[in-house]
Amino acid sequence: HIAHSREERHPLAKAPVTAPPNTVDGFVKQFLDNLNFGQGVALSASGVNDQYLALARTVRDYLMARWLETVRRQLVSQAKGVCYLSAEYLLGRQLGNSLLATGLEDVAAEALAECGIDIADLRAQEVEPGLGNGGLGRLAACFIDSLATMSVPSIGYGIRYEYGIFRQTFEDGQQVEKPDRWLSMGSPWEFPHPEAAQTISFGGRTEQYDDDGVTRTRWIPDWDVLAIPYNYMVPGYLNGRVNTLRLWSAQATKAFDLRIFNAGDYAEAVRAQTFAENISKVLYPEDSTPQGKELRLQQQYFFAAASIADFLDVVLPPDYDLTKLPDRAIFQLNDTHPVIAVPELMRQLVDVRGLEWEQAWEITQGCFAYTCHTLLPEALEVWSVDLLGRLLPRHLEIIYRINEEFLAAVRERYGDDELRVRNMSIIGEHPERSVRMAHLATVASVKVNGVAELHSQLLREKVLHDFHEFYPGKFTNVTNGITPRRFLRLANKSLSELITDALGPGWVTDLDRLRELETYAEDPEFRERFAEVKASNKRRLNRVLLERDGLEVDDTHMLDVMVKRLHEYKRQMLKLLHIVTLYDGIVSGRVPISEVTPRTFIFGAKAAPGYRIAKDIIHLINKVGSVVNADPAVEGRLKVLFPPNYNVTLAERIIPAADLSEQISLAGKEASGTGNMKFALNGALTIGTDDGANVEIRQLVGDDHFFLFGMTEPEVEELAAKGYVPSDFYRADPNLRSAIDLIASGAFSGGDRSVFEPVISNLLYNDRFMVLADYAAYIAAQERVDAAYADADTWTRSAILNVARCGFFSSDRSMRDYIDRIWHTPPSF
Ligand code: NBX
Repeated sequence: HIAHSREERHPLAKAPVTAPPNTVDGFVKQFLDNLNFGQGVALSASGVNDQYLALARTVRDYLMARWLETVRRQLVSQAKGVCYLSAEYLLGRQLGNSLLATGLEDVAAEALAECGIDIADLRAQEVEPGLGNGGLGRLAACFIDSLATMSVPSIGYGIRYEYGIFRQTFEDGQQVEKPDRWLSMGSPWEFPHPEAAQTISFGGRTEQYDDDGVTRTRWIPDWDVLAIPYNYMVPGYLNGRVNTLRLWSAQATKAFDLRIFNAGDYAEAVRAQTFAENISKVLYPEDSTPQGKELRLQQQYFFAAASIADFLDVVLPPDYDLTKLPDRAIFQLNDTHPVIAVPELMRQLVDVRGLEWEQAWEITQGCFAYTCHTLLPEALEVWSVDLLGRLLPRHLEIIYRINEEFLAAVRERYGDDELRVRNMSIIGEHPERSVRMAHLATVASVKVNGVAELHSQLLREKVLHDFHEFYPGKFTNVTNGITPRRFLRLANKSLSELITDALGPGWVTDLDRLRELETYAEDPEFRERFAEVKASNKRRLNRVLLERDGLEVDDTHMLDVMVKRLHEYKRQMLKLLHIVTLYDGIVSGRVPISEVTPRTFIFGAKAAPGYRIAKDIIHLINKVGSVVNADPAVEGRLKVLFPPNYNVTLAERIIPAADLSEQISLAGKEASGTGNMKFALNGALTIGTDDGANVEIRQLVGDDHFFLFGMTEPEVEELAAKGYVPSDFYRADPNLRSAIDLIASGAFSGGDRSVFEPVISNLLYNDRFMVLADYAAYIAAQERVDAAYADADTWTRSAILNVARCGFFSSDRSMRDYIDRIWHTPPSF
């Protein structure tokens, strides 16, 4: 426990911690101190990395007093807070956000200039912590930003992966993964606390014992590891609050290696350390269809158990009355990845702290809430009973008992409807006996939420329908959001300045105020300035991509962008068929080149390393790009760019420059999407299906400012029920046939027809996500895009209205919804 008081003899030790002076001179002094005393180098001898680390530490120093104060006040108030449990946090670079949150951007730039340093060079030095795969991890990062900005007591808990999401490179157009060594140049944003480590156990067996006449169970584990907390500051925007993100790193315990050292095998002991430390070594890069890998379950239990123990032992005061826990904390489960925290809390309460089962279950059910992020059945996590029982025998027993009592309640309600019982059981029997983590989460939680209206509706009506019937009122929706600090104010400074010129300050934390821009959309001068912002963002992107990848962006082109993980359901293939159709039309002479709107297509996408078809599609995009970009027949009209290693940093450059946002998933498959919100908020128009949060974006911005196409979710279901035959669409549509034939002919693979054969057969004979069925509608919608883009001023008006009407998608609003409907954790100042 944190010492509440200490004898402080020196008067300085009694004074509150204060920030360095908020002046250029004050900043220079702190920076030089950090460079000299922290890095141990003189300015004259320092390199750019030294300077970056010293700058990071300087900004940190400005935040420190506020951080300590935030922690102190929470200790005193004991207000109810959120424990956000997430296996991923896709944070993006920290420096810019910290400068923004402290209001130090200008002071820092000036101070460094006085030292002869361009701050832009230091910003470029930072390697972003890529501790997430995509939307789910980035959502967690946006949420903790909003919680800090809204002064809500909260802790983020997660894993400090030594290697985050892989660095993507292309070799001959194919994805090759390289390790992401994000820690290798130093990590100035973290504070390790080895003294606050938790011991996390695994394996072994359970036994019953007599405790004063009461039979109890204890777990006799087989091995353990240390979980070392690393704290990160989560600064609120200009509000003097700094929350904490606590990421756990695995280390071998003494017991772990002692046992082996005593056996005299030094090499084996060192190997065993590596085994323990493997747990937080690497982020699994599969963002769906997770393989039931033992190490992944170890990761999940490792961070879930460490977080629960940390909260109970370190955050709560000693002798806290645990029956009150639901009034003090809510553990939000970011998908099923942390759900093992449920039986872990039960174990803590029953086995470790001696509560009765019923009482413990009552507490547990009051402390968890679950967010589901998918609709794909194969993405719902299950763990084989065999594996779970071997790794966590006591937890399996607890899960069985929870299930037994739950199924008894189901039977009581529905009689012996065994089909229903089997469907709802936490334990599935096929193809092997396994624990269905989504069911466990649903049974244990106060609330279950989907991440967009349509998604929540489909959860209630389909995926978790029986549960919705059994627990009316448990299900709710919270539509996702994005932080306007990073994705508007930081990423699009010129648009932010234009907005502030129009509306004055304050909109960054009150994004509904963007509505006031609606009248400005009617002002020709404002439209002109808005168009100039877009053009300047394209020029900036051109500079970035030229330096980063040697790619050129023509700022007179429409910028048509599809950036997101590569997945069949997201349908990058549909985008590609559009490009091939345009190319095919020109080179075959069917379409006069003068009729083709000049477009630059930008892709950004990582594929899970084991996802064969996704990697083939990346290869195909790159090959189509090589041919199209080199063909003088389409020069100046079509260009395809695919910068490798799309990440948060690149997103911040691409999104503000985009004209057209591609959100073209098969209806009913994209839970929400959050990239869609980022584009609209930055004044790109969306071409999209009626899926995920697209539905809400379109409702808000209006049909005239959104290009809707494709089947609706019920139409998708109908087609599937009647039997979808993709080749029928191929045969019926000459443009589609010609585009597919062109790919199949080897035109993009040097004449080799075998290279893309798997992609083509998959489309023609399987096409699970109905690309061919939506092709014609998509092409027609793209023609509407061309027509609209031809009138630049009207397009700009639509773009402004997109910005004006997307304030709803601030993650501050998402947090308000969670607070009102699920958490009941008011702000605390
Ligand atoms: O979560 C995404 C959904 O696909 C998006 O529609 C949604 O907007 C976003 C935020 O709610 N899901 C996602 O990113 N999943 C993962 O990254 C993931 C990672 C590991 C894993 C399963 C899924 N085992």
